[in-house]
Amino acid sequence: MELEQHVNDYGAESIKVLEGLEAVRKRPGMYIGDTSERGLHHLVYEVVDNAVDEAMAGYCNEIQITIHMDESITVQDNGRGIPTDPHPYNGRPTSEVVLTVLHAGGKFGEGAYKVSGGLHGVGVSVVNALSEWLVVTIARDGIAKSQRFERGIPVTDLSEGVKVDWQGTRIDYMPDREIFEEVRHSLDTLKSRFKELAFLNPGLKISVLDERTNDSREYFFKGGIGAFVKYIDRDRNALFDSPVVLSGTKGDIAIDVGFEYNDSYQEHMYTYANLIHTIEGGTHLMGLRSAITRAVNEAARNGKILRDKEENLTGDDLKEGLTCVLSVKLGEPQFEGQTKTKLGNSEVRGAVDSFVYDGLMSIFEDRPEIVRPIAEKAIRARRAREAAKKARELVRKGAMSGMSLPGKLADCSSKKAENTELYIVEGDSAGGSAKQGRDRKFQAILPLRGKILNVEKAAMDKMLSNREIQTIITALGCGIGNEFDASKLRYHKIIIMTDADVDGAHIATLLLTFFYRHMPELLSLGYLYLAQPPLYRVQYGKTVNYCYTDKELREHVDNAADPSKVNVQRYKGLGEMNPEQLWETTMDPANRILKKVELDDNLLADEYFDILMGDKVEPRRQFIIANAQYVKNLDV
Ligand code: 28F
Repeated sequence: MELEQHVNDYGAESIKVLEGLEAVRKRPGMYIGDTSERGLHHLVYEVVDNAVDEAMAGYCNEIQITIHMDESITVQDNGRGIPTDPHPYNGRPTSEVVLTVLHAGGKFGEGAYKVSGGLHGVGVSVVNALSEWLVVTIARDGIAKSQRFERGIPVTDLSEGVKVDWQGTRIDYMPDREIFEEVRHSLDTLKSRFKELAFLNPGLKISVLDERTNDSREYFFKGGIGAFVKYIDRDRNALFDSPVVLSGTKGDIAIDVGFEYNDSYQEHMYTYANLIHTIEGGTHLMGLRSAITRAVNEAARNGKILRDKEENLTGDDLKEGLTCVLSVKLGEPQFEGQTKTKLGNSEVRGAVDSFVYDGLMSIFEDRPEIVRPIAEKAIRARRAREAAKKARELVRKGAMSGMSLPGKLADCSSKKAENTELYIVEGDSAGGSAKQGRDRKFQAILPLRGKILNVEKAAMDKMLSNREIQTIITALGCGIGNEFDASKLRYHKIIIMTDADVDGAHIATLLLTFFYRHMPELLSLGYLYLAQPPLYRVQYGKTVNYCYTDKELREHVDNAADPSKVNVQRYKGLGEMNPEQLWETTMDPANRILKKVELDDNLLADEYFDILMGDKVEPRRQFIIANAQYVKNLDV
């Protein structure tokens, strides 16, 4: 038998190899996290990371990934090719050892070779063990040799060489369907990682071909980290021409940082250690913040932008409008934290701090014109924060001092939040119809006049001083931000009702953004809804129907015995409906359609890469509107 033959031939080491592979197959989660789609993609990353390592070593500038029809994967690079000479471990080709021995990369004195490892750095032998089959092809000096494995076990020897016109390493593998719940690769997920890798490795071309759909992409960024910053900020206005970029080493640590300030109020911070996205931050981020804070304070004082009697700007003041990418590479990264994405190495903090501080001070000398916009923005941020604190206190006092509810609110008579609903209605006239049409027992109406403020663009203090926003906060009674208290909430359904046109959608988006930023609990509790007014009123003889989509309208017209006698009225706004119609079509729980607003966990976190990488910039895309409630009248 094949297997026994190996054991006999190569003795104790072979037994160890088999035990290792068995351990991986028994507990795949220990090595790749899980056996869902995530684990499946982990295999791809693991193989690609090895090619990226070869690129970082300076020997490879192209990586090609192919997803085949049968979900098998090919990764090919143009590097030196994995060595094939006999390995001291067991006399087998080094390539076979790399593919069969757990952690072979690190164990054999090649610790410094591998940099991109870390989270993914479990070694390609894990991919091999979890593959139904895997074929490695190594081309060196115009000669290619290959070897086939099944579930990690070599089933052929490394072949004799054949002439080829390429050089490098190619790995073909089929994820094992005995291990993975489902074998279906997501091109979008893979693309984001490849794009990220291309940004972090300037000059490296990563291309991906999806043979299932014939979709292909190429990622190549000469500009590196500066281009990355520009990409993140592509829909924002920078406060100065080109991003600040610092690249170099401090001791054994390679540091690349790029940042700019823009006219928004959010921070977009992306930190990496050995190409792993450190979502939880860590010592590299602490060093960076400290350096930026020190350097800006010093330069702002030298330039008399910050006066002597004024206090130093804080790290928080300097966050608003900052878009930054920080990438460090080090020999033995320690990953900590809940998701193992927090860099723990203490030596990194000081290294990044002094490297960035020195670099910044000299850049501020060369480009003195960028100090003022940065410092002035931070000074404004500090003022806004102080004002916001006062505003929050006012809101809190207001909420506690016996509930003086806004005059515009037509409250309901029931006080049981579980049963009550608040309709936030665009415009006074629709508000009037809603007040007349509602069931006043459990439905409260709050009309909003005109446009509300864009909370994404506005600073906190300005947002809180906006009348419409204040009215909403008071009507809900639950406070905002840290002071949010769900038990004080006065309604368990908050329904946004706007016109079914562009303006209406815009107002709804602004409201959703406000709730997402300042009362995210409303979304996680599932209390937020969008009303769905009908688009058409269709009359045929004495029968009146309401249509909520164009498709529904077409069906109604087509089904009529004499389509030319169908009278169709298109609603341009809520205001065109009388109170009875509004009740019947949009507010009556027996007939209405409500769309529940939910958060997509994947897209939720600002730090999650897909928002940026998946060509999705605006915050509104963080919501999914689920068709959760579609209650048709069953009795009629
Ligand atoms: C398709 C994925 O895995 N590319 C790789 C190399 C190159 C070397 C190497 C890899 C030897 C003992 C670790 C070549 N020449 N693409 C890849 N390209 N591994 S993986 O060496 C592995 C070390 O243990 C390589 C000289 N030094 C290194």
